[in-house]
Amino acid sequence: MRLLVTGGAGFIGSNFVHHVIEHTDHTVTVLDALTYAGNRASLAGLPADRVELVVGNILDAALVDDLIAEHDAVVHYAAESHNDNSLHDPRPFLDTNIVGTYTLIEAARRHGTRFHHISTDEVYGDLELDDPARFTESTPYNPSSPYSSTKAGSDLLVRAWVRSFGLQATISNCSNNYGPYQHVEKFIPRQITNVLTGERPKLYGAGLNVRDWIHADDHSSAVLTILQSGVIGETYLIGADGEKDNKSVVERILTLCGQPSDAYDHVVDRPGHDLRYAIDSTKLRTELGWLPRYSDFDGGLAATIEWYRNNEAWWRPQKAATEARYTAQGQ
Ligand code: NAD
Ligand code: TDX
Repeated sequence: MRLLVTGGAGFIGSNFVHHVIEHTDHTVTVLDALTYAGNRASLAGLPADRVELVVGNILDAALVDDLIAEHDAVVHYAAESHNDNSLHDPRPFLDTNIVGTYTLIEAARRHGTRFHHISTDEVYGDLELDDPARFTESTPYNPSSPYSSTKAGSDLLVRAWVRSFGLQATISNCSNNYGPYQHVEKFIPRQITNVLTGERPKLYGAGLNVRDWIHADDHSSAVLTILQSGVIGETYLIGADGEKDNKSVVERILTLCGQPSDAYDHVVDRPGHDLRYAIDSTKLRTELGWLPRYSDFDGGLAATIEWYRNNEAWWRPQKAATEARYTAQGQ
């Protein structure tokens, strides 16, 4: 297959491209605007005869139409992805996440092209810390932030295009990813690179919020599975049973880096901070036979720390500006 991967120079998109090159014979065209979150270096070392980067915007309808005409399937990762940014400047989230998705699905329906939409568990809102429930495909949408509401909007557009126009689409909603190539604004890489630069990790509020962690490579194998055998019109939740509170994750990072586990600061909390996310991925496991490979969070975290230690040239250019932005926000 010829795959068009939007946002393929970002964190999860680039992990997907590496995964596809390693595990299939597909060729990949990455369409990426190289915003602050995109990085050409995340695609370095991939074979030039199988991976091409087109620097362009998913809002460019003519470019999107030309590219979709030449491909067998679209995997749509491109998004504004950071909750904290969405609280300070929501507009790019509306443009890219909603109008950008609209631009892509219009072209995909014109050409009858298979479309897979990447989304997040945050569309379901949050769960209480002591609630035994987890999100399933039938949990009602209840997003909290500008980011998650624009992702919810994009999911609903895809669902409507399937029903009204016969768009050949599937949707997946995944939990929090970790692994190589993640921007230093995000929780785990921020804390790892703080420790590596002699700064203390920063925990929002009391740090009791729970996230359900999955390695980005497991997210990629799930998306490939859905692309190959998912049922058109269906939504699949992707998760690896990785619930951890933020405080434990920071303590684990410090310990793995050989520092005292309490060498972190509490900083001002995120407004509207979702308490807990938790995914029930039974449908994907039973209907499509997918299983995560990284069941050991500690091992995955140690490998991720090692990756940041060995790839300072990749993250260093972003670090000072990212921390300056957080400092201005009191975080
Ligand atoms: P990211 O911010 O690391 O990467 C986003 C990529 O999209 C960047 O390369 C950026 O340059 C590109 N991009 C942004 N706007 C664009 C535009 N208008 N046109 C073309 N390219 C554009 O994000 P990520 O964490 O890799 O997330 C990727 C997708 O996965 C998003 O759709 C996100 O909602 C979803 N998701 C993320 C997580 C997570 O834990 N990070 C979890 C579940 C779902
Ligand atoms: O410095 C920090 N300190 C801290 O305590 C940062 C950056 C975050 N946090 C907390 C906030 C969250 O409870 O850590 C948790 C994770 O924060 P983020 O990395 O910003 O992720 P989150 O808001 O959970 O959203 C992520 O997962 C779902 C991705 O950024 C989204 O794109 C995805 O949809």
